Amino acid sequence: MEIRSFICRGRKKKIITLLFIVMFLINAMFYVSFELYNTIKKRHKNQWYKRLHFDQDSYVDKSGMRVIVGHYVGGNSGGNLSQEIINANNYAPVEGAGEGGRPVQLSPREIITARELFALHSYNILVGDRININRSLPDVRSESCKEVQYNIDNLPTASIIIVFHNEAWSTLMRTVMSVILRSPPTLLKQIILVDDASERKYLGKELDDAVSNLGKVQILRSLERKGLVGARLIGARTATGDVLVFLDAHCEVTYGWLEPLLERAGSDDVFICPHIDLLSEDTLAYTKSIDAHWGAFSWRLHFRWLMPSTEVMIHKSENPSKPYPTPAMAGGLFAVRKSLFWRLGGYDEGMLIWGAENLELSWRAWQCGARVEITPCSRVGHIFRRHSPYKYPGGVSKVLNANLARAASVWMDEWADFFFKFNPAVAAIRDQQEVGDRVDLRKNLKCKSFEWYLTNVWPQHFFPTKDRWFGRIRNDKGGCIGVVSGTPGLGGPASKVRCGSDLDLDSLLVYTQEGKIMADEGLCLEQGNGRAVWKSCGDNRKQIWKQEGPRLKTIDGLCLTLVINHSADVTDTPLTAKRCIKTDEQIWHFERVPWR
Ligand code: UD2
Ligand code: MN
Repeated sequence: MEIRSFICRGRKKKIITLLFIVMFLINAMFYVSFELYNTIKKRHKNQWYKRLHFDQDSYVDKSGMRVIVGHYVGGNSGGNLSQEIINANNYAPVEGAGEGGRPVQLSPREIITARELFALHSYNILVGDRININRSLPDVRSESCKEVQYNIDNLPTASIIIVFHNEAWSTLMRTVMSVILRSPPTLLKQIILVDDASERKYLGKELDDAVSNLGKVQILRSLERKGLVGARLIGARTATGDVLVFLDAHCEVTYGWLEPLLERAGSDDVFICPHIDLLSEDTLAYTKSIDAHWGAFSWRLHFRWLMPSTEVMIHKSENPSKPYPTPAMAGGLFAVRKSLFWRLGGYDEGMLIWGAENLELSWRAWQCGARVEITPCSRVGHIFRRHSPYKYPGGVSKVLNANLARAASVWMDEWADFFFKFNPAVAAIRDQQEVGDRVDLRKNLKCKSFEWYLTNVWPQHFFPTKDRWFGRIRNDKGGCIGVVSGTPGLGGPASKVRCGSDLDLDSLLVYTQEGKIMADEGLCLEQGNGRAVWKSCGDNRKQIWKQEGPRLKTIDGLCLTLVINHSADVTDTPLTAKRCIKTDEQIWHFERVPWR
């Protein structure tokens, strides 16, 4: 009976349902159109470079923060390309290409050619040759930086020093032209190009001719390969300006870049760096890099951009146009009063080709009474490359290790032993380094200790110290706390790792009195939602693990636990914080490893 009456009433119901559906569809259509309109409007409002996909993986690792201006796999300088191609200058600007710092796109066919040529410079030279050497760039400075007024008459003058080895013609010329176009003429004393024994034909007379009409540009040529330190010293000895400004040969400076550098460099106690933005190696697009810009280094002495300390972040937000201190500089782009540069010993001339001179200079500056700072108001683009395109006489690691050995021996005191212990290849050549002159320099300048540097310049560092425990933390069930190598690290979930030997940094940790468990690269073990994670060390109370007997307890009294899954296809063994119970998975053995 009831079923029957339901069917009879069915028609009316069907109409109502249909009406509902129609209403819903009309609403949905309105909603979608409105969202679409909003998105388009927003896109037009934002400047193009803010909309760009943040193509930074060569610069910031997948997890977000650190840049690898780092350790290269040596290049093959053009691989199998013919001499004709290697020595050709194919600069042929296309109107509008790359203007405003926009990316240049290629057709699929051109991309194939570009790939073949990539090994020449480790960036896209086909794109580079299409962009005018006078191209325009966006003004990416913050509003507060734009407001700063400089009294140009009172600023010191600058000698710009650009060293190069086999750079592309268009890239080098664009570096030079960007400086000429965007520096107040009265402040620009000269541009000194130092050719570090380049072999490319177009860098000979063709380059001489190109700069001969530019006035303030001169070229010094070294017939033998000096490396970047030797070449920069040649430039510095010739400079007549008050301030030396060093740039790599693949940079583009933006409007207003020089004044903030000169204003700060005038004070004679500082190495002042610009904020380095990104020129894409593929499209040469100019992209703003992250604001959090703080240079330091890993246990293996690889330069890293790290998250600035809370103090620096507060200082930055309260003084958005003021320079701020950094433990280390990337190395390529900085300004310094000439007198200070020489007073502090120029560069270590024993350093070959490439690498480590940036850390040596940073330590020397800080330890010997000067400072290293970054000004957010000077913006310079630089092409960061994944591979070095040059030849390294003797091999890349030999060169780099020798430079690292020198820097560590002279400046790191007992932390040099830490570095050498875990880097046997560097330790093996330690005694071959003649650093007597540099040690004398340190004595004569009455420089402070590395301990002073760590405590005062970089108190947030993650190196072992006298009052920090260092070693392996092994679970009773086997396996150690550590960062699984080859994983993103920062932000990544924490798992058990294989307990290595006493020389295996992957399973070695610093444990602080406060209760922080620190791994290399500035990672701290943090209680996550569920699983423990590796996060950038900071003030977070979730990074505190108090030792209570053989247990590690969070602030909330949970116990660090190894989660053992017995099914055969699970290879990962997560770490997590759980209610404390009687189980071996919560028992940790601290195995101290001596480091000095
Ligand atoms: C970074 C620095 C770089 C230097 C290096 C460590 C930035 C943006 N760059 O690596 O300046 O401090 O770390 O050493 O901070 N060059 C020569 N002769 C050589 C080798 C290189 O003249 O034998 C020139 C080269 O042409 C370039 C400059 O030195 O202009 C720096 O070399 P890079 O661009 O390969 O270094 P980068 O940026 O990877
Ligand atoms: Mn460079």
